[in-house]
Amino acid sequence: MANLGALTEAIEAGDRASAVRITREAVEEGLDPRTVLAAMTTAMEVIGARFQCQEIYVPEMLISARAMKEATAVLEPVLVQAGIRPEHTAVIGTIKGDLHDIGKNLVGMMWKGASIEVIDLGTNVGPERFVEAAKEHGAHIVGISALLTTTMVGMKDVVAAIRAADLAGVKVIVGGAPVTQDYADQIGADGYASDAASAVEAARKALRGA
Ligand code: B1M
Repeated sequence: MANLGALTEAIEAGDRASAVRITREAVEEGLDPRTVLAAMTTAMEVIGARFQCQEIYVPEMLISARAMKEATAVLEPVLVQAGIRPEHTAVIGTIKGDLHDIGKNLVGMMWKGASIEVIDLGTNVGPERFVEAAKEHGAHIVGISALLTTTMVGMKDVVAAIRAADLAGVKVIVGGAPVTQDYADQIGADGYASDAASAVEAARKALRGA
């Protein structure tokens, strides 16, 4: 019988081969895909907490997120077949003029690990594209990343464009090295996170306030 505790441990350890193997076993045995997914998200919660208290760093978090991604790919067809879809959808991108995407990718991975469907718009994304994508995908969250002091100012335009569009209830979460809670408040964002692990909590908190 598939050992879901071992699945959690494999993702925590970033052991992709074991994570995929145990997920396959679980699928073949017909286990409830929600239970299997819960074992995976537990691992990402542990990883997020370890990252926050600096027990692990970006490389370890990336390795776990990749193991999670590969194991989720095995589970995805079963989830779709069972009509189980993530409850929330996020579009995420790096702000216009900015090509840094490592942090943004990490946030996207952590959101996926928290059962949020993530539409990644890539880098150099302007306000119109954020608005179009949020409408097209029925997003609940718009995530904006900025790594440059010269580009973070563009986040304000995205928030304004989201508010001006008919997108009531969409929550904007911002982050990136030069971004602060003060700045997020100043531009009217709904949430701020200093790292990928706390971006999960920021999204949950903003959605709770929806
Ligand atoms: Co650039 N770069 N870079 N760079 N680069 C920085 C950011 C810089 C601080 C380096 C320095 O001078 N010390 C500096 C910015 C200075 C400033 O504005 N304050 C800088 C510069 C100046 C530049 C160029 C202008 C250099 C030049 O060409 N003269 C140029 C700009 C290009 C452009 O974007 N238009 C440039 C280019 C590049 C590379 C292409 C070479 C490369 C990017 C590759 C890539 O991303 N695919 C690069 C890199 C790698 C860096 C550094 C070294 C590392 C960034 C990184 O990936 N960190 C960076 C210096 C540094 O940070 N030490 C630097 C790891 C990543 C996991 O952390 O992105 O902070 P971070 O993400 C964190 C949090 O910020 C947060 O969670 C993440 C995970 O914990 N977070 C969010 C991020 N997004 C979030 C969104 C959220 C929530 C949290 O909600 C949606």
